[in-house]
Amino acid sequence: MALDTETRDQLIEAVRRFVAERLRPIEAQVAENDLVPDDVVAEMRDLGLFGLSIPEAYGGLGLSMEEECLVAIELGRTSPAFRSVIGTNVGIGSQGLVMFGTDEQKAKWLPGVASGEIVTSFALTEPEAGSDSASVQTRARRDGDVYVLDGAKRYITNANKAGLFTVMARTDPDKKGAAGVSAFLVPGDLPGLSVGKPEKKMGQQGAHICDVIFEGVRVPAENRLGAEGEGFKVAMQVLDRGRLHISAVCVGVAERLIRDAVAYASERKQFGQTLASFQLIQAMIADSKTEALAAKALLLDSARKRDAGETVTLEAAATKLFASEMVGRVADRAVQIFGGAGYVADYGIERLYRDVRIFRIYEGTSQIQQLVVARETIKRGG
Ligand code: COS
Repeated sequence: MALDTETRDQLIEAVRRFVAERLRPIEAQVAENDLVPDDVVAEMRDLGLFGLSIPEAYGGLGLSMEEECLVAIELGRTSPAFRSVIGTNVGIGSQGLVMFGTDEQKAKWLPGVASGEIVTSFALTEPEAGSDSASVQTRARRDGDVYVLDGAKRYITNANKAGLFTVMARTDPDKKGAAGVSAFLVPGDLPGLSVGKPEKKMGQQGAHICDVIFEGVRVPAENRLGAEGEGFKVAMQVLDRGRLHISAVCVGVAERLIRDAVAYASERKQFGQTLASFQLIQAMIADSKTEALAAKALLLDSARKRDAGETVTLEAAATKLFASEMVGRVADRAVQIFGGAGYVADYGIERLYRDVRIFRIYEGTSQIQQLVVARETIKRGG
């Protein structure tokens, strides 16, 4: 459901203030400690951020895709690790349940997801199934009124906090590809489920990814999400949506980097003039601004199409491809404009440069997005 313009603007303004006053001042501390403090997470809950995309009937804000993207752009104006705290509940961790869950499943889980009491996680990737996600090997064997899960998932965001996982597992070992995969809602406290230590990463300290191991985990059959064999489609539709959300974060970080670069270039003097007065600096600012505007326009157009009920597999992949590559170039130019100051830690530019690198990889690499765009374009005949 879409908000009225006034309520939407108030929400965006509240998030903008929260980012500027609460999150930006602690960016370096969060990166240093690899932890978003509990009181900040509590404030995110109070703002309703965990429930942005959860229907109002279950206690969320029920934002449209366009509205969610506008909020995600605001959250992108600070370290992406903060967005990651709420990212799985708003996106990949909850949307399988929102789109494919039964009324009983939704009533049981969604209120806790919307409030942030339950953190959700999306468990698709495995050691041998990254880009080739249809080849998941985690097994779900039917045994009476339960499925028994065995296997391992890798690089699972927020796994160490998750109370509920959406897990893609193979119910039919005779079917090798997508057709043998089903989706399950797996509570984090079931016996036999264990979570590894958070990985040490290039960037986004404060956001955590871990292995998840399933050893004879008995999941009630009523927790299956969608029909048997439909799990891969559940995952793909969750990702279609998630790719728009990630693109919004890319736009937000790009806007932040451009502002920081312009502020620095307007202050810093060389050869008796501000950097901003040099045309070679201006060219970098112009390229970054143009690309960020283009990404935002593509994003909002794709989000509106999804809100209108269109299938946006192509648009979401194209947007993620463009927006994630764009923010990489913008971050690179920001380091260049800052010069030596862009390379040292004090200014935070090198941190954002590292943070944005993952956008070209997770929720589908740029190469996977190219593949999806090409396939869909060929299917549509142009
Ligand atoms: N929406 C609905 N259904 C979809 C879909 C989508 N976006 N994409 C694929 N499907 C369906 C197909 O229609 C097909 O169904 P049928 O067999 O009934 O026709 C089935 O799913 C298998 O699709 P496909 O043959 O295209 O599967 P592939 O193995 O070729 O994989 C890619 C397709 C590569 C696009 C997919 O594996 C992918 O997106 N990989 C990246 C995964 C990813 O993003 N990982 C990040 C980790 S999660 S943070």
